[in-house]
Amino acid sequence: SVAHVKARCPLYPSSEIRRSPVPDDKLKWETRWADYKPVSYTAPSVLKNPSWADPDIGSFSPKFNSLDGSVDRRSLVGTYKVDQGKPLNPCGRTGLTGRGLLGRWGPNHAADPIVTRWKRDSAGQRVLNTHSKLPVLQFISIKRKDCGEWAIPGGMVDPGEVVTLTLQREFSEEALNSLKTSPKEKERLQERINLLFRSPGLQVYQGYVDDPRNTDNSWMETVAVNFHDETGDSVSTLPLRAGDDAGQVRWVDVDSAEPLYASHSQFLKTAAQERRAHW
Ligand code: RP5
Ligand code: MG
Ligand code: MG
Repeated sequence: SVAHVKARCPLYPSSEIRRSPVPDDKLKWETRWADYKPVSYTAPSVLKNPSWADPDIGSFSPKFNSLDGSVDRRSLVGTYKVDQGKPLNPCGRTGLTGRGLLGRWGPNHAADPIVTRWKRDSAGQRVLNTHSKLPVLQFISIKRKDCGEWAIPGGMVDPGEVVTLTLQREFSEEALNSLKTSPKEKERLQERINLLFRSPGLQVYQGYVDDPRNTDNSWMETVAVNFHDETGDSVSTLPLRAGDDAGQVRWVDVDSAEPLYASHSQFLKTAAQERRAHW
């Protein structure tokens, strides 16, 4: 099963709300815990009824575990339970009910584009790690504005949007600042971006994300796909500019020691292993 550690972080992100502590042996919903009294929290930004968020349960009863109009409420990890009208986190208790910062009750679907190249020296030779003797991959990483942690430039799948489009759109918004690029400049870059995202990506993960925003009733799920520039002459030359919810953007060496947001390093590990790269 997946780690469920960041989803139990004591201090809920961008708030002063403290989760009720959940010990490892009380994670599972099947484990009876009569005294479980999780704190309830839904962020003001969610309660304001923005287009990306559901209304509060009560007047609202969505079709859980199914495609509900254009909103996909199916989980990538199977059927989830619904208790008193509220979906239950498939990885168990988090010490917090409500939606926190997340818009959807149940799964909140995201996509994570992992864009990689080989690390090269000034002569253009691939750099090997001194210990593993394996070539080092680099990936395009963004520094999230919300928490300051380095992450894959991923984002939410819009209702009805196909994941392949989300991957390209979020990468363009966060790593290339496409939302603020002139039409002329866009035209110049579009071909290279299209080529990269039309190349057969390597899916390295799909399922639950151990995200610090997760709650008992709302959680992140993702599809992570690796797009690789083998020769180093396509994406490697794109001008990186942080945009939208990214504060900075840069190429980062793929290495087990690099701390990353949520369970992103787990996705990179698979990408590195599949490409016989250093980890
Ligand atoms: C993570 O949150 C996903 O893996 C993805 O990287 C990200 C999507 O949320 P936002 O970047 O839109 O906040 O769980
Ligand atoms: Mg985004
Ligand atoms: Mg994002």
